[in-house]
This record gives sequence, C-alpha cells and structure tokens, in this order.
Amino acid sequence: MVAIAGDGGTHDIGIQALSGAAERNCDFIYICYDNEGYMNTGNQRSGSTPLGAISGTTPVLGKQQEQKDMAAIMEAHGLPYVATANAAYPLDLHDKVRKAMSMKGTRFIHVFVPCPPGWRFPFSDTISIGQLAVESGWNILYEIKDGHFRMTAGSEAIARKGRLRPVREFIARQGRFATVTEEQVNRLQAWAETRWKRCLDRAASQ
Ligand SMILES: Cc1ncc(C[n+]2csc(CCOP(=O)(O)OP(=O)(O)O)c2C)c(N)n1
Repeated sequence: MVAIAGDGGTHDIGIQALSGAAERNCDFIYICYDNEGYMNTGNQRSGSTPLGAISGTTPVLGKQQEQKDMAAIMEAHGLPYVATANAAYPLDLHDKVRKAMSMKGTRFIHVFVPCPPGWRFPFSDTISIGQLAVESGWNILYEIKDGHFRMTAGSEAIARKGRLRPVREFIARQGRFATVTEEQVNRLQAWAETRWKRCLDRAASQ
C-alpha cells in the first residue's frame, strides 16, 4: 500500500495518525510531497514552510518559525526505511521508491518539490531551484535503511568532493523571501550548516 500526502497533510494535519501507524510499523509506504506550504488551498504556511517565507497566512513579515524536520521525526519512530528525495533528482527518487518497495513495515520517503506559484519563481526554473536546494544544503539527500545512514546523489557528491553554495543564492531566486531580513538569512545559513555537519558526521561514522 502507498499513501501520498503534502507537507500540510503530513507535518500538521495527519501527523497523529501517521505517528500511530509508524509506531505500529504498519506495512505501507508513505510519500510526503513537500512543497513547503498548503498550496491547494492558497499557500497557507505549514510546519514545513521555512523561516522568513511569505505565505497566505504570513503575508507581511514572512514566517517567524523554522521548519519542522519531518524525516527526523519519522526516523525517531525506528522505521526500517526513511529517505529524502528531490524532484530535480528523479533517478535517486526512483531508486529509493524501488528500495522501499522491496521492504516491509512503515517506509517513509520525503520528497522536496519546488512550487513555482507558491515560491514565486518562473516555472522554467523548477529543476534548477531544486538542484540549488541540494547544492546549498537546504535540502539534503540521504537514506536510512535498517539504521544505516547514507548520503546520496548530489549531496553525496558534495560530501565527497566539493562545498556547499550559500543558501542566500537559493533564497534570492524566490519572491516568497522578498521581506527576508539579514538576520533571518544568517539563521537559515546556520540551520543548513548544522544539519549538513550532522549528516557528514553520521556518514563518516557508518
Ligand atoms: C483533515 C482535513 N483538513 C483540511 C482539509 C482541507 N484541505 C484540502 S487541501 C489542503 C492543503 C493541503 O496542503 P498540503 O498537504 O501541503 O498539500 P498541497 O496542497 O501543498 O499539495 C487542505 C488544508 C482537508 N481536506 N482535510
């Protein structure tokens, strides 16, 4: 069985039922389609909307809280398989779905999907914005299979040889950050670096 839901449906509305199912290790694949907001209903902020982003419910100053790390919350349930993916890296996404299909129990795949109207950028930039999210460490690609952590695709390549681009480049390409402050950009940079370092340390210790 496969369940697919947005970030609003996953991080906020459905988290209780999802957590109950995950705690019981129910046999299904759950795919979260994360466009960082309630987009069907007019771009209200969700638990996944980032700090500083303008939305229907944070229209003036942007969201004042940082986003919830849903993959980490799901990992804390002790699931057999947790993975992050990104629409700009379709082969990586394909591999993770195939791997999840070969397993049993609750399997969670968190897919980062840029949203042109909600994030306010041209449709033709969708793939490059998705790539920039990975290249800046805003979105980190990894999988945790039976407790074994591994970085994948663009994130694995940067971890091996390379360095992250500043998150400022990702932010600057999107109208939803029109009112972002310097202090918020610095907080977002620190947020990305902390998560990146944690992933590097984990990958090195496996
Ligand atoms: C339990 C419940 N609450 C509220 C709604 C109304 N609703 C329909 S779509 C939607 C937005 C969901 O946002 P998200 O899950 O992020 O998916 P997206 O629209 O971004 O694809 C909401 C709140 C609903 N259908 N069911």
